[in-house]
Amino acid sequence: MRIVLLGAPGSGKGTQAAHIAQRYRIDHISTGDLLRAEVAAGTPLGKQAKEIMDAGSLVSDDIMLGMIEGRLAGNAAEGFLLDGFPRTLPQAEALDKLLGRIGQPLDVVVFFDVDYAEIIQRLLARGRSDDTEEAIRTRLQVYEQQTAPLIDHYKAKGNLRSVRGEGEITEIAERLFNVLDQVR
Ligand code: B4P
Repeated sequence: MRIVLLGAPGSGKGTQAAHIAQRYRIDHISTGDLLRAEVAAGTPLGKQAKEIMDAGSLVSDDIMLGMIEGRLAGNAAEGFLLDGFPRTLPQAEALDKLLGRIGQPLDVVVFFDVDYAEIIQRLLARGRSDDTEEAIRTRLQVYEQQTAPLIDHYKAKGNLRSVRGEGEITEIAERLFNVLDQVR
């Protein structure tokens, strides 16, 4: 299965991705985790990315596309779960083209529907270096402007499914499995 998880920061994409990847035995590709690995390794990209992430902004489309192309090349046919990518329309269009070129289109895009009040509470409780009040405010604005338009993009393509992302983690996982079992 080829899946994209779409949702605001803190909507639980990373949390649920682990459950989905385990159940369906597919590769979990988190662009946030890939960037944090660069930061931890102290690479030039990591140094640049840390500042951008801590401010709550998005890393440039060119960098993200290079990262994803490298990761998908050759093994997309086995199935994958994209968590945190695409986050902008140019990223979504580039992904559509890439997958079209290799004949491996997306099966489903799952949108995590969570209220902002709940998101702010979750992120403040987590306290990562990009979970300050100011960065969270910026991340939600960036989400509204650049990522939320992807909901209509995938609706128009006919492969968007929405799942309520509030409640117990296991309860949300069950909701997701119900949707994904129908697609499989
Ligand atoms: P990400 O790592 O993708 O982080 P996120 O959107 O904040 O988190 P997610 O939705 O996965 O929430 P999580 O499960 O962790 O991005 C970080 C930064 O990287 C971005 O701001 C950007 O700068 C950069 N970046 C990444 N991808 C990019 C791209 N494609 N283009 C450009 N820049 C990019 O959950 C959050 C918290 O909620 C956790 O503490 C969790 O335990 C808790 N939680 C989860 N489910 C819960 C539930 N049901 N109830 C209560 N708490 C819950």
